[in-house]
Amino acid sequence: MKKQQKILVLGGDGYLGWPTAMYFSRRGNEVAVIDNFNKRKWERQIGVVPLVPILPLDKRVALWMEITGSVITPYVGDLKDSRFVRRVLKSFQPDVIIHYGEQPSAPFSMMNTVRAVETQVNNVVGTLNVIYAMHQIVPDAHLVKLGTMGEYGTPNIAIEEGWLDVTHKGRSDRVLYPKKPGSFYHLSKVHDSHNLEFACRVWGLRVTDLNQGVVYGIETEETGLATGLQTSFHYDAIFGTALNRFCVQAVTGVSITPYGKGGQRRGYLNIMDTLQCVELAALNPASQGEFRVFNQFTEVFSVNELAELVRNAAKDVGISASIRHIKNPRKEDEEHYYEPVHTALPKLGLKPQLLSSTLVESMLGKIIEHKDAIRKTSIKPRVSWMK
Ligand code: USQ
Repeated sequence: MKKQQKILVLGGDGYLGWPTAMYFSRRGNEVAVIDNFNKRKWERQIGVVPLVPILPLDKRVALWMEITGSVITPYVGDLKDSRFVRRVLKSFQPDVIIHYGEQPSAPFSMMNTVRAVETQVNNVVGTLNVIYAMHQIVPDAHLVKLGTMGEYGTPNIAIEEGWLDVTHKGRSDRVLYPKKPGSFYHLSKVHDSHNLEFACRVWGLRVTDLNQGVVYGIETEETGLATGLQTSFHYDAIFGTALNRFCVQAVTGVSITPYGKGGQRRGYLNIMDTLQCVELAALNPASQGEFRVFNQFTEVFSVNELAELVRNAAKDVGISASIRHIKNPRKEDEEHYYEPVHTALPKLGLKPQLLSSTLVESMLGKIIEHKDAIRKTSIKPRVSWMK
């Protein structure tokens, strides 16, 4: 029997936040969400839209109530406002806080000074307010914080889960794994990790930092319960991620775009596995004072392997997709060693849904349903790391 908990989801209107809120609510937990709709504002500002129009949060919450009889309580406000954060924690008294409430895009953070500053202020200040408020109001609560595998970059040694045992000049210590991130966005997560580790060490907070890989997928069990419960799926060059973009490219007849040589290797996971991982973290909390790091992905692929997989799956559903390598807008290694450890979540019981052509075919099928809504003009990359 699983324990029922009070779960507060930060960023509960987003691609992962909304499915997470529904997932925990459906399993009998008491769920509240915080969002300030910044993501929707940024979408309008840069002129991109998710594949499927997303209902406003109050309407989604009302629809959820109608369908399941369960309440998801929305709190609208900004994590940068420390009084707001304290007010919510006092009123809701969460056992677990799941924190997705950050600017999630690397290209967005590399657009210009304003976006770089906005990304780091939003992410770092928001998280600082959360940990201060936890320390003051709910010191026993467990923070499950979404970090990123991109914090590590692509070092020429194996990537451990957050910590590294080092022997130097005959002495040994355990240190945070050295970070070599690839954008101001990824850097914001590195800064968060340091602040979180400090808060655990000094205040005795309990934190799990989930260094998540690239998430793909469009549907979860809960988003499929009704039209109107879908999540915000992006394919544009700012908020869209590799596999999601490749599937949309195949459907629209635009070439699939590996950047540069395409040998960039990353950890990937299905959106449904994100939910499972977050649940496993919530059910098995970090100890008081523990800063625990899990590498959250299920498989490693190169961009070229993903492109091939999508092209082959598209062929099976009668679409002839092409692959065209384009100049890499990012500054990143295009051929490199990549050996990240990811054993903590499987040890807790993670049963992954691995990427298969059937899975890609079902994503393609969903995208085909909304083919007419795709804005081809937003697919081409427009942010360069070097300019
Ligand atoms: N890439 C291409 N072609 C494309 C899009 C991307 O070759 O059309 C390449 C990128 O150059 C990169 C890799 O695919 O080497 C992954 O890029 P991405 O855009 O899918 O993911 P990224 O920018 O790294 O960020 C995404 C999420 C972020 C999350 C991160 C996990 O936006 O929130 O933290 O994945 S990770 O990549 O492990 O850091």
